[in-house]
Amino acid sequence: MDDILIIGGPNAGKTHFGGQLYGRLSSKQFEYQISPNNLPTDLTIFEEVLDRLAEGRRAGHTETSANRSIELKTEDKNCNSIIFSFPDYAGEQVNMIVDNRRVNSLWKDYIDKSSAWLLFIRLEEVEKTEDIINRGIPSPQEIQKRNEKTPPVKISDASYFVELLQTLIYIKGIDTFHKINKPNLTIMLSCWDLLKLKKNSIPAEILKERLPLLYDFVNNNWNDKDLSVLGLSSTEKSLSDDPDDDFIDRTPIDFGYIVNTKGIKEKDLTLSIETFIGKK
Ligand SMILES: Nc1nc2c(ncn2[C@@H]2O[C@H](COP(=O)(O)OP(=O)(O)OP(=O)(O)O)[C@@H](O)[C@H]2O)c(=O)[nH]1
Ligand SMILES: [Mg+2]
Repeated sequence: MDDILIIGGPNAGKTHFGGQLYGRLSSKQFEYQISPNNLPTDLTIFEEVLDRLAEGRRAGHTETSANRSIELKTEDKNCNSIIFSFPDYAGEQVNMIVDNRRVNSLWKDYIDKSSAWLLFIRLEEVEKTEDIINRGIPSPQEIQKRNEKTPPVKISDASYFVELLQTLIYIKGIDTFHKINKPNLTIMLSCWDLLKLKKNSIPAEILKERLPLLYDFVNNNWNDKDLSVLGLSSTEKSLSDDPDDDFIDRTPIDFGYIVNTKGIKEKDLTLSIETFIGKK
């Protein structure tokens, strides 16, 4: 069984992805589908999202204490099966790992069991903190302005992701002397629609441009074939608590896409499964 660990801070788009992926898997219209004889018994984790989306509204933030895991048995058109499980939890749990540099027993268990990591990064929320890599020479006015108040001490978003991966690698006891092949790592650049990029932009190039430190870190530590960067838009547009008519008319399944490693949009979110379990 492939155990997929979705890793992402608050608001990264984990739950909407889970819901939209499940909606596609159960519709039987895409490459992979839920094995008809093996329906999971407790679907609440995705049903809430799908119900909200069917009403054209966004789903809520996952409660801090929630830790729900679901196992999905899926098969492709040739009946090859892939079983995978993934947890849905509140993103603050991931912030706590980085802030405290420790993991609780539940997370230790998630990390130990995982065979693939799916790291969610919402680039449009990544702050461009100045660091040694991108710092230019500020103007005298700018220097004066900066000296007026003490800047908050905070690690940059790029370091946040590097710290996070380093902690996970350490907890899993991975040897980093050689390049990593297990767990396979997929970086999902979520809410791709909000980035307003040119058509056919390549996700790996966007990551390199926006988070060069992280880009170098993952490329130096993972085998090429076990590392991918994808774009993801689960809903194609921002929903609110008011119903969106377009979403109701066209149904949630008609919205959302992944951007594959070549920069091509695919409506079939289920194809991302092949990437994140490392079959592609
Ligand atoms: N525009 C746009 N908005 C999205 C997309 N995916 C999610 N959102 C919005 O982003 C917000 C966060 O999405 P969630 O899926 O709840 O994020 P999460 O990672 O589960 O967050 P926590 O439960 O807080 O950890 C919600 O308001 C969604 O409506 C997308 O593809 N495009
Ligand atoms: Mg959530």
